[in-house]
Amino acid sequence: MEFSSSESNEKEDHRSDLKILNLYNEIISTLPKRKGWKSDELYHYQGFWHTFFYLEGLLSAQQHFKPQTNDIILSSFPKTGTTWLKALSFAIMTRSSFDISASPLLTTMPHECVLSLEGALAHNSFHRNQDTPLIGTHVPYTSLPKSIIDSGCKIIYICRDPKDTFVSLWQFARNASLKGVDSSTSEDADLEKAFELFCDGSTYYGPYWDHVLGYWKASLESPERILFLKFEDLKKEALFYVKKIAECMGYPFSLEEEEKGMVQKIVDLCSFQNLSELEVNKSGHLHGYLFEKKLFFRKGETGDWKNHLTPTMVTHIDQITEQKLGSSGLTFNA
Ligand code: PAP
Repeated sequence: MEFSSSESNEKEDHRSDLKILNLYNEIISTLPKRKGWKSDELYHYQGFWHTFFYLEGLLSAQQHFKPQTNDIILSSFPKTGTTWLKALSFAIMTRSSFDISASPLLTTMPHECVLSLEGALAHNSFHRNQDTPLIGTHVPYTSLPKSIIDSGCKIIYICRDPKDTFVSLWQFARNASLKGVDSSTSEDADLEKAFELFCDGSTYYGPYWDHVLGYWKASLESPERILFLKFEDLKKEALFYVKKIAECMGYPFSLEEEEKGMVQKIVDLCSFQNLSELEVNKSGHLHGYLFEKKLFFRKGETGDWKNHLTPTMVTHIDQITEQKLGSSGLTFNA
């Protein structure tokens, strides 16, 4: 199995067409925009807020992305378990090609094993790895390229308690010193500002609750095609959910594999403790981005919100969750 990007093909670099780029710029320039917390400007497109970079990628993916029938889309709102889900799915898919002790995950960051639809793959679909048809995305369900919906390919979505999602996002932005986060302001003032914007939906790919609801509803309508996971469940019952992920992907574990402890081995390989201690995840930057790879591995726990949010904040965010998700049957308990 080859584990590298396939050779470059100029014709497939959609961004090389200046006209198309100008068209995206034109479309984006007509959209409502507002100041975000993590970025200078957010643009409102199809009900969600986006940064310019990822929106340009989304527009390109909506226009050009051609899924393969065996593609599996790993979808999430940022900071809800993307890295973990990518690692697990990649380990499940490659387990017969690589011994666990030789897994590419030991030498390659999960985000580099599974590329992003609106990021690395948006303008350069030739970058996709044919042997591991896994594609990551933060795109809301209703904005996924029509080609993906029509293809009927499997989608696995992971979400997380909104309070932990917020804290993780806030900590990431703060530690990365991203634009819009003034690291000279006090932690409390910064937390308050970030919290206000998160609750208001003004974060990239926000509002969070609408993102979750889109995939939740779609998973209820097409349970055989969309697997809906919660970070908290995966934490509590990793073996059970890893088997579920493998079944959904079409790579179920055989009885023999189960008896030989393969499920546990994959859980251990992809555990926070193991991944966060690997040199490849501790040092350097994510390929093509300014982010240090270690920022994607902070605590990996549930309930960290208790260490950061005031009782007033907790009441407020819980009220939004109740109001937005109360009638959907979806609940969180971190
Ligand atoms: P992304 O959307 O930007 O890729 P994502 O991976 O979804 O980020 O979220 C990062 C969170 O997942 C971090 O949570 P924390 O801030 O609360 O600590 C990170 O620690 C956690 N995480 C990363 N890998 C794992 C893992 N293997 N197991 C559990 N949690 C993990």
